[in-house]
Amino acid sequence: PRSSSTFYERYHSLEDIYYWIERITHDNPTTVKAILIGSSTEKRPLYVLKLTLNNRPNKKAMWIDCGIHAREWIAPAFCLWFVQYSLSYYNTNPDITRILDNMDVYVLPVMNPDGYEFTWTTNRMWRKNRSVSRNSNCIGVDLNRNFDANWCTEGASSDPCSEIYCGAFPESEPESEAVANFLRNHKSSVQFYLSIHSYSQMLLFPYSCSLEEAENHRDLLEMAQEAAQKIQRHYRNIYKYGAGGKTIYLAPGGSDDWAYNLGIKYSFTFELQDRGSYGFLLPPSQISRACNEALIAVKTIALKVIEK
Ligand code: ING
Ligand code: ZN
Repeated sequence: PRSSSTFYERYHSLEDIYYWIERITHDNPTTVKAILIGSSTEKRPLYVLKLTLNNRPNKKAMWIDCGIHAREWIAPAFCLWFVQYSLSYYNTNPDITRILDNMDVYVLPVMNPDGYEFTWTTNRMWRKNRSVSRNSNCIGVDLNRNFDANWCTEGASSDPCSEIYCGAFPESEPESEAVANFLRNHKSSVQFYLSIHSYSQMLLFPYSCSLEEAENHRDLLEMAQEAAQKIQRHYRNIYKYGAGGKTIYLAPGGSDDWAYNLGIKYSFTFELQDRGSYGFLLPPSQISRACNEALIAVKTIALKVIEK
């Protein structure tokens, strides 16, 4: 690594991320807890970090998952960035202070650890998880087609060889099942759901599984618009925003639509940098900029959720 780049400005192997989880919980024993929510297909642990910077009772919460798709390396990098930023700037930056005073934050740094490991060892462009199919030699389910939201309709595939294979049934995969179980158990506090992807620079919200408008579409649109405007003002970078189905393509079985239907009314998917020059291979030199852009958007939306 360039000597001028910090830990958070580099991509990290899965092993390093597990070490980082150990260290961050060990170094921040009162504010960061690791919660084991399940294990992957290949039996790797799925840890969620719970950030509690303020102990006031009956707080709201937000959820962020990263790395549902293996090759989108900027996503886990963002989760690490977000945790580090929260711990460093609580009590210094007014926005993150207000957010963490009013919300606990659950962060799942790598939702698809088996796929992520595979992109480091074997195939950099792998997307799905690594589960073995009963009736095909092809490997992997698209975890963002495996949730129970118009599951496996147009925009997903029932072919195990497809990159958008929906799996044998909704939540057939241990990774999606673990996330869904956790959110079902925490739905009374979690009011803001966020899933981090790349690339294409978009702030998306339900629905992606149909062309219907969400009941609070105007709220969601306003939040996404304000977030995109702030990114543009601070970084002169364009993010599109809108309902997934109308903004990119129909994609049933996605986590944000499922979380929305569970009752988490502020549910988003962010597609981080870039718009295709490097695509999934975003150079490490771009990590800080990509993460800071996303951070502005997270703050903007979280602050609005707190006011609701
Ligand atoms: N994009 C998402 C995908 O899974 C998406 C788009 C967003 C689908 C929200 C469903 C719900 O195809 C990438 N880049 O993975
Ligand atoms: Zn993705």
